[in-house]
Amino acid sequence: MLKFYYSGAPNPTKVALFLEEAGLSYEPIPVDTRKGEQHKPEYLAINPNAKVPAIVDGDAIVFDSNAILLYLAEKTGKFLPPNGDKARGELLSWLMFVASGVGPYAGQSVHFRQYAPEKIEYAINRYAYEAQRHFGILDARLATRRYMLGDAYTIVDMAVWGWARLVPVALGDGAWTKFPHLKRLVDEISARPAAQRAVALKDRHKWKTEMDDEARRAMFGHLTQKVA
Ligand SMILES: N[C@@H](CCC(=O)N[C@@H](CS)C(=O)NCC(=O)O)C(=O)O
Repeated sequence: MLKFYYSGAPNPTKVALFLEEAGLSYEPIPVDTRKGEQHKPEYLAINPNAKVPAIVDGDAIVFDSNAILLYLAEKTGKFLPPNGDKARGELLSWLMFVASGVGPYAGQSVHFRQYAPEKIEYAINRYAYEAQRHFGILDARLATRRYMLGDAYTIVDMAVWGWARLVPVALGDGAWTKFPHLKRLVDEISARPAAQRAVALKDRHKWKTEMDDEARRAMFGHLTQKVA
């Protein structure tokens, strides 16, 4: 059975959404990143980047959430746009845009707002600005179409949902008023039974909740290593 290495964080949750939407059988394997389980040698053999999610499907190992979405969509033939170069071009562009822009900037915005030991105004503003700019691009796209690629619900919408659910965490309460079209998509997906199962998946396991020294050491390696 497909093994799904996960936590309740945004990137694993978008993969959980696909697994639930597609009705695939899978074994969820918790990786408690606050305990440092992502750094265990047996997990590094699956994902050398020491992050969740990852999957093991027979002899295939896939890590990075959008790579997993694409792998599973192509394998099952589900949640892909119609055939053709135009649709494939859009699929790849938006998947990479979410992977390289939306996720990293929203993640860093959360980091500097919530977790950085010092409140550095420059960093907070830079990442909030970029996160807001990226969410704004998604919002503009969704102003003229129901889903990211048009009429069909695809893995791009799942990828968007993963991080867009956290707009208020990345940008503060009240930020949703700036992205009404993105909010419509997030609300629509969140209301789907598969999304509710994906979000509830983390409740099957007990996770470390404290962001204490052990958690900070595991997740923020730069606190103990000066590079520059
Ligand atoms: N590009 C990766 C990023 C994965 C990622 O940053 N995962 C976070 C959770 S959303 C994580 O594992 N954090 C634990 C850590 O940084 O130690 C993906 O899309 O899967």
